[in-house]
Amino acid sequence: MSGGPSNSAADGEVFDGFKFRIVALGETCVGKTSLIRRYTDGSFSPEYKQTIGSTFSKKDVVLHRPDGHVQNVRLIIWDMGGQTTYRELRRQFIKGASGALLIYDVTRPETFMAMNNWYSLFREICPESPLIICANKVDLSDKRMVPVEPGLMLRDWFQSEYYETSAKTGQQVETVFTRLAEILVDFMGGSTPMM
Ligand SMILES: Nc1nc2c(ncn2[C@@H]2O[C@H](COP(=O)(O)OP(=O)(O)OP(=O)(O)O)[C@@H](O)[C@H]2O)c(=O)[nH]1
Ligand SMILES: [Mg+2]
Repeated sequence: MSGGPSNSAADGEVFDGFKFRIVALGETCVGKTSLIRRYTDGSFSPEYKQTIGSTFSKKDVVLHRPDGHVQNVRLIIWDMGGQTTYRELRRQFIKGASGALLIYDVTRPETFMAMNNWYSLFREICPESPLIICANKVDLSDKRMVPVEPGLMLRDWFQSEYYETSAKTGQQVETVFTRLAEILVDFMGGSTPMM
């Protein structure tokens, strides 16, 4: 599903829970679209289709909280092509995000090196919003160039969680989105849902 800049319930549907807008950030071809697609409809395509502009998908998550209560969360997951160079467009895309996935490709060190730029941009626009790091394409173990250790350094530096993911096999994909939803609920204090 894709659409314009609004994520309001324009169709009149009422959702009884938290609604979070999250953004997927990272260099082109790291697997942003693939991770989102794996999570939202369980599919994977080996063909690369560049994301032009931005699109969004949504998924409802049911969290079973440690205190025993059940929390409904709707994730509105925004995806933007990593090749988008127009700075203002990137800023508009990130503005108002509740949280982010920062993604790199373990087979391409330059995508790891670019993580700081994505982090700085996100922090500049959303100083407080939680994020999660995805070291993606870990199924390609023969081609892997970025080991675990630098990823853990990033984790400490960004004060976030780090997961090794594969959009191809589905490894940790569900975990990443569920964890971000949990972190966001905790961040909101787990209190009255925003509508
Ligand atoms: N083996 C493997 N390939 C992957 C994985 N994730 C993505 N790919 C492939 O990598 C290529 C790029 O994936 P996309 O999801 O389109 O990358 P993107 O980050 O959305 O790229 P842009 O839209 O240009 O920013 C595609 O050919 C995918 O099939 C993965 O976990 N493992
Ligand atoms: Mg894409």
